[in-house]
Amino acid sequence: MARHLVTSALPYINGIKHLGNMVGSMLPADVYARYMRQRGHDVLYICATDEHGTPAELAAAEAGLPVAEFCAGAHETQKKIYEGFGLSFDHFGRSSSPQNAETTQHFARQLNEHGFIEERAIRQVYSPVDGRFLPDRYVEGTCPHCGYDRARGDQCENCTRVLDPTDLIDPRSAISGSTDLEVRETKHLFLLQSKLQAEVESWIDGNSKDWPLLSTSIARKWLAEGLHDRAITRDLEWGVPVPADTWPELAAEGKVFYVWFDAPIEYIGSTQEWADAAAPGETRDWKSWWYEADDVRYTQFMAKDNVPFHTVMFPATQLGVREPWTMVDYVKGFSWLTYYGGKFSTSQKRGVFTDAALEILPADYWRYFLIANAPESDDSSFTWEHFAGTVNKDLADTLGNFVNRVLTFSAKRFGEAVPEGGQPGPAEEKLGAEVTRLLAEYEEHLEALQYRKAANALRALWSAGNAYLVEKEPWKQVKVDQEAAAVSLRTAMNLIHLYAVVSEPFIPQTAATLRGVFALADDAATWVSPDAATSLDAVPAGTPFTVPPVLFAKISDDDLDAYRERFGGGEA
Ligand code: B3M
Ligand code: ZN
Repeated sequence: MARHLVTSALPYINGIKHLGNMVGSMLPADVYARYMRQRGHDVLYICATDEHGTPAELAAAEAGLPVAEFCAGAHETQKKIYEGFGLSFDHFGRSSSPQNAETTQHFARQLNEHGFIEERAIRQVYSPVDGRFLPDRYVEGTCPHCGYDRARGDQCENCTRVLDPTDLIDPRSAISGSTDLEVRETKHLFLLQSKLQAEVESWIDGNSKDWPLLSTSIARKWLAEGLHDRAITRDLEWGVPVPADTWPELAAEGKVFYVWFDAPIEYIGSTQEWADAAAPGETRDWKSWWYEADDVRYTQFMAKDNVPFHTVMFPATQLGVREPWTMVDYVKGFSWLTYYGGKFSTSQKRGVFTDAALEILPADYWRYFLIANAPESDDSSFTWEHFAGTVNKDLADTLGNFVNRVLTFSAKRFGEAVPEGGQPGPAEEKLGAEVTRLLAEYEEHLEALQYRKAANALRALWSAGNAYLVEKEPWKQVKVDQEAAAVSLRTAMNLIHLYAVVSEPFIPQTAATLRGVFALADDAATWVSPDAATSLDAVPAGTPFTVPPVLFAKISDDDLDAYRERFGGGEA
């Protein structure tokens, strides 16, 4: 049986991420990792903060802290938020770790050995006003391809084309705004990606057949434009140093690797960190996941702007290393989640950031909404109205109300144990068949990483319970036929237990609460297979239960007003 390696694109260190970042990488990866674990697979889910590069240096300067100290604090801050969201990382590492430095240097040496790295003197943008060389993304100007006037020197945000700072029209320093820029000569390492074009192409041909169109179309577009040799070093303080044994001169000048060179290697680095953090007596073999790991299926999650780096550039690096490192098997890319059709913006304080989200509502509200509306094939828009509507209808009414109604009523009429007596009949048979069908659909969509479809199936499972209650009306049955009412309530309670098990990937905290409802002697079920759902009898009569507090509070019009006021509403 395959082992499953799962990674989310590494959140950059310089600030708190917004809901769009959450739904574009970490959250769907978590849902998948949880689901696969529940199905009994061996899963390793790895993430980390991406800590190198100029934005980290600038954020540290702004905070008045040494960059290492700034990153340590910012890492902890992000880590706590992700715990709050229930993200079940096996390890959440740091790209500034010694493990990553070592592996990054190893990759560079190997690439060099095999003729894929060359030292070249380049002319680089120097800003006398700022007193430094300007890294690519700190030169801004007009995109030569689409005319966007705030394109960065590394990539145009508007048309996603990769740029060189010298391509920009009317360049200026993004730090000071100075247009007094000079070009000075300095030496850097170049990765000869052009030599790897054919290999990457045939790797894509052989491996991307079942990828989502979003991922393959970006990869193909990039390849069609041709792979260019890229500088993989920078003149920065903070980064993985160029190894002195191989490039003494550049090392002496203090050059470090470009953040996009070491960031994907941190998927490996973070796995090494995970292994190094093993408890005494526990074996964690990082290499078995990454090196000659034929039984590992590797799935990556990321937003579309990160797709080129994962489908083309990192694979080129891995192929050039000439060692059998695990390469990605499936790339799940996402479009953008917008905020009322516009961009989430840190600087303009527009939209919902992950820390603020958890301040106002528990994680499961966000997890469910975001996954049910994941921007899978197109952008999708966050609005408070849509969010409140979804929470109130799906979570509060369909799931929450069902659970509370059934348990409260049964406790009142039959006491706090699953009611005994009666025999299931045609209604239960019909329900069992329906649940079996929906569960099979749910599984199929989760296996295929189709999140919106999976959410639809899950919602339909919850609705099936409501439809059954409406049909049986146990509150009327109880007046004429106690046994018939007992059958209805017992069946409904079995549904609650089934919901507890299968809703866990989406809403783990609520699922745990629901699991705790029944005092089952031996509740080892990690999943319910569609066939096992036909009879709906996993929770036997007589099982004691407790009525949990209301699972989901409705969002009121007053709440809505307050949220729109605090976060900015649709007026933008
Ligand atoms: N840190 C995401 C970004 O900042 C970037 C992902 C790295 S994944 C190896 O756009
Ligand atoms: Zn452009």
